[in-house]
Amino acid sequence: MTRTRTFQVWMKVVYSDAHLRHVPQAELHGGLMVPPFENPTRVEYVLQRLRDVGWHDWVAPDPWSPEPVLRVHDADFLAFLEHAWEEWTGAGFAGEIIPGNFPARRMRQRCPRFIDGKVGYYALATETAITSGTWEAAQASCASAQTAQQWVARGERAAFALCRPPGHHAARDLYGGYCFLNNAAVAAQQFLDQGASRVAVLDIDFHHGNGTQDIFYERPEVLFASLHGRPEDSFPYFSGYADETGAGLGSGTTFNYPLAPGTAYPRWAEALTQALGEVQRFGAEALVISLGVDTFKEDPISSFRLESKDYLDCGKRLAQAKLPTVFVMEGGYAVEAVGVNVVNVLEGFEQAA
Ligand code: Q9C
Ligand code: ZN
Repeated sequence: MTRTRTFQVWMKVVYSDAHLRHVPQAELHGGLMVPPFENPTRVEYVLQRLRDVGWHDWVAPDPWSPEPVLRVHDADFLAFLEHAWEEWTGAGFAGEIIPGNFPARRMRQRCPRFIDGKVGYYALATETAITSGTWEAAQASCASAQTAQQWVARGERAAFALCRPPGHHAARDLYGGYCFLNNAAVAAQQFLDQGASRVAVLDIDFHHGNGTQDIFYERPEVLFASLHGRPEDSFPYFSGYADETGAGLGSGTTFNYPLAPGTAYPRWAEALTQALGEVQRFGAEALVISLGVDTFKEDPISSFRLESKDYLDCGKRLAQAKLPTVFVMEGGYAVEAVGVNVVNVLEGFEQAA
């Protein structure tokens, strides 16, 4: 459906088709190898919806710039991602890279030399296969977040990085949950590098943004707030409790809102209001939104009950923070609705901005 837009603001959208280099064939789910929930059609649906509402203004990212990435990820982790595929195939393994061995509790947290062990050292779960083009796709995804941040730094009110693969589960030295590089954290880091003294990352994906939390946990200049399925019930299971509030100099700058399965928009929006209140109190100069729409009622791997119209209201509320804003795409697996829901957030934002 094509609609006539009644407003003239055209948020920049940054997108790279290099995400097509990352097309894993299978994901371990419920004891079966199934087609991955995180697949390229997700992006196609967003692009199609942007076209349908007349939003033709998307730009390719500038080349990947590693310096800010090295401030949020460890160099050995980046080297692992870069070389994992050649090491895996060089070892004679025939399939995609899937970890099977983890440095669990009571074991040594020490990286082994052989790739089969290394993979488990750097992985947080098994669902995220690495393939021949994964590293190139992850770099391009990160580059989109970097470029969107640059647009906002140069004075745009907001920009949207249509990132794939997503990023918020990627910690300093961990990949998983479909994520490799923490695109949102890199965008936040760039604001700091350019002179901002306080930046907020608000994560509205269904899943806890454990990676972003980890990266900024002891950093007082970055507020991290997340609304998510509570860890008792929901991936990533081992982070996202309300009593995780930051540590050291970063004490009191992490805010978690774990919510029960079945949460619908009224309760969810209450938590959003609280989180936005913390962003205001913090005095953030810029806002990075980890934008997942797996909170949708039909999402196949999540348990909230948001409806498509709720994303319009959500976008409005985000605009009311009145901050320069970078939207970074995260999850959302009810693929045919992902486009409508994501673009509803952007439209709601623009209408209220
Ligand atoms: N096997 C994001 O939304 N659990 N990641 C998969 C199905 C992992 C979600 C359950 C979910 C990761 C960015
Ligand atoms: Zn998610």
